[in-house]
Amino acid sequence: MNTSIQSRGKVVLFYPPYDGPPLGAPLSLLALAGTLREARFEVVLIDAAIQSRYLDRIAEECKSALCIGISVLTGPMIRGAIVAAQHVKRHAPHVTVIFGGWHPTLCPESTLREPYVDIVVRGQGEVTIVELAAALAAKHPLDLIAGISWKRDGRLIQNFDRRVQPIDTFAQPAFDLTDFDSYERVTGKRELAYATSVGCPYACNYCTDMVVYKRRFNAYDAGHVVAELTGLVQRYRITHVALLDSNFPVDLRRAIAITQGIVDSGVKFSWTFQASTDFICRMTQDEVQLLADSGVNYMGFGTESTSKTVLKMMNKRHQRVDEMYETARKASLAGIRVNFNLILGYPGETEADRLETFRTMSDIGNQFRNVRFSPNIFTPYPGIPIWPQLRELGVSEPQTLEDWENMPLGANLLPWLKSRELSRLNRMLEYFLLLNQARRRSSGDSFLKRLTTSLICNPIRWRLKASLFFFPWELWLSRFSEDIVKRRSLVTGAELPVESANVC
Ligand code: B12
Ligand code: SF4
Repeated sequence: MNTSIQSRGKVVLFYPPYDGPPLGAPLSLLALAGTLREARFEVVLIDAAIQSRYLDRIAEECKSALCIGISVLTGPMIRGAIVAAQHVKRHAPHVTVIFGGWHPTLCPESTLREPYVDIVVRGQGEVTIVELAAALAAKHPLDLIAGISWKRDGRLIQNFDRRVQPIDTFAQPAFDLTDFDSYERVTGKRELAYATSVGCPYACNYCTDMVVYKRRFNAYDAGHVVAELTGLVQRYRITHVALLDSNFPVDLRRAIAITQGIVDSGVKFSWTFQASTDFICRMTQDEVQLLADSGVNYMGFGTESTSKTVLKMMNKRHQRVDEMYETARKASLAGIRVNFNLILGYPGETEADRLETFRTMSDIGNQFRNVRFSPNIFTPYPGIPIWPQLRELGVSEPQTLEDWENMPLGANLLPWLKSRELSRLNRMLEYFLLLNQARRRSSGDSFLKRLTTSLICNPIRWRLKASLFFFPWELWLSRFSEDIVKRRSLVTGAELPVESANVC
């Protein structure tokens, strides 16, 4: 064998099971695999979404591995990460367990305190994982590796931060490691999760994007995106691309050049992205039509509220109500579906603010049939800038990794949403969703559904106007004819389990 291409060691990468419908291969781990392979490490990627006996596979692969890297988001995904890490400690104790991703980045100390976690990687992982794997392979000290937290003799050590690096300096994510057929079997779709950028210039108080990416939009140029994306679509017969960018059209010229490039390539696929409404409003109607012509069939917006006071408290002044209407209108003319995410129960929000949001959003839904809504009760995720205020308001912050896993993704954490107010809010919410769902009735629906619609729409409108929600007969009646869709993914618009909350 030619020693110049001999592997420097094996790195196992694991994506634990998560709530909700699977969304293609995890780009976080494909990105790490790209730079690791470039540095001549062998990579094995295990995604619980498609691998049924993943613990057995982890144990098997770890026998000959240097380390295992586990990607973790806050919430139920932590459970799978813990189980896998403990499994590795039992079956392959020589293997270093590395946790990375958003949760460990935001809570490095509480993550590292667990005996089954050896190292935490904070922030972007492409370069850090290579430096780590190289140090582990050569048994070198870890003191000079930026962006990690680790343990020496049981003591937690926090190395200095790694600066955010331009994404176009990294090797291409290892898309070829994706078993598209397996994902298709599980999801029924031939889908690619892809990012053209990271970071968002805004600083909403409930979002951690700025904590990690420091408000710097960091993107591939349009030519790179068009060539890579259309190439991948053709090579793997992809029919849908879900862009994972936090705010895709921040650089409008780039966004339009990408769109034009996709049209010019003649490669056909549908695609979706998340954005803030101000950027769509800055596009001309022709440009929004170009999005549709290139295959965009859905856009997700974190509109959150229509109360100016609440938007101000969220530090979200860029999200204007008139621009929500304008975005809905432009997308409607172009035939693009839109999802408006709403956050309810934000600290400082009054019932009047809530009602204003329900009424205005109902009006938008009434005028534009392409708009759907995904309302969530505010969830205090780790590291969000508003935490000092939350602590003052009596929200108790989970202290351990397991506490964060068990964090209810809902209202029970919020002292200002006590039981009566919470049930009133939930009832308003159901009315709001029912009204918007009922409006969408078409002649193809069952007689029972159409009958329910004709009976309930006006009374619900009256309730939202009068703010009276007692004796909810419309909700009881509707239960005979349908399930109300409560939550949708902001990334794809797909229905989500009821327990999930907030962004994304
Ligand atoms: C895609 C996505 C998902 C997908 C991921 C699955 C998939 N197959 O891709 C799914 C559907 C699982 C998901 C779910 C949720 N998500 Co989400 N999601 C995203 C999104 C849009 C993109 C993530 C991504 O892939 N980026 C591209 C890659 C390249 O970047 P990355 O993931 O950050 O990975 C880099 C680093 O983090 C690091 N890294 C990551 N993993 C690892 C592992 C190791 C070992 C190392 C060394 C480094 C490392 O290196 C990578 C390369 O630089 C982000 C927003 C965003 N724009 O980033 C939100 C985001 C990550 N999600 C978020 C939230 C809130 C959620 C939910 C809690 C929402 C909900 N209530 O349902 C759930 C949690 C699910 C659960 N616990 O069960 C928050 C983060 C919250 C948090 N504290 O974890 C984000 C940041 C959105 C936001 N702005 O608030 N999400
Ligand atoms: S919520 Fe959306 S607009 Fe606000 S900072 Fe996060 S990604 Fe940007």
